[in-house]
Amino acid sequence: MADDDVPLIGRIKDKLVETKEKWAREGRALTGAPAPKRRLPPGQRETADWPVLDLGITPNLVPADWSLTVGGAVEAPLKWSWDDFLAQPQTELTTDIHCVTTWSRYDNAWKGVSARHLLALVRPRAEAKFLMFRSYDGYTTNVPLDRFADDDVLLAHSWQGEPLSREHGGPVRVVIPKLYFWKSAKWLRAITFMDKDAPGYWELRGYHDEGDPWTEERYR
Ligand SMILES: Nc1nc2c(c(=O)[nH]1)N[C@H]1C(S)=C(S)[C@@H](COP(=O)(O)O)O[C@H]1N2
Ligand SMILES: [Mo]
Repeated sequence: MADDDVPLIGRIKDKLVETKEKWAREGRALTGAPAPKRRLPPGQRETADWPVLDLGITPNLVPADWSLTVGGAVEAPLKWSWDDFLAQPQTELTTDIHCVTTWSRYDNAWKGVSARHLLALVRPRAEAKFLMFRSYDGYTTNVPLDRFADDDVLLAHSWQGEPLSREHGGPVRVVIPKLYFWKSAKWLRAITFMDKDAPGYWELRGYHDEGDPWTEERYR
């Protein structure tokens, strides 16, 4: 008896097979849409509270003592006092926080000055490819210019309708929602545009240079 000579019990459902063959030809149920992005990046868990992370120094700045210096590879360096800063166009934005220590906090309502506005004023030179944030506690962190130039990047002075608290970086902190939160410098003091990349505080200590939570760029 040949191998394919198996006795069949019942009948193959020809109509059903035909229908499925037709679906395969037509590509039935294919949407052509990209897979929806999960809201929580890999390895993260959502938290409702907002943890405080710093190096142990919490600068106590009244707005009158605060200023922001922007320089380096730009056509028009500037220095803003608190009043100068508040006189700029204000942007409101609600974004998620993803910290490399694995907590994520959804729906943070920020208000401040957009990176786009600052870039339009200072006009980075053609060679400017990176920038360094410098903070009043001595902290530094670096980002590529194109990451800073994203439309959701803010220099924020308020959170959920209230002035940003001292522990969370008030009077002004950076917010870069698409990178791990260590890139979002608190107590911002200066921004330096650079032609070459240079590591900041945590980048010198084993953290990833870019810090994209979606591809888990946690460590170098
Ligand atoms: N100036 C300054 N900015 C900083 C830090 C810091 O120590 N000093 N810590 C970073 C880290 S590691 C994280 S996770 C976030 C924490 O911000 P939060 O305390 O508001 O949650 O701030 C980032 N920005
Ligand atoms: Mo962090």
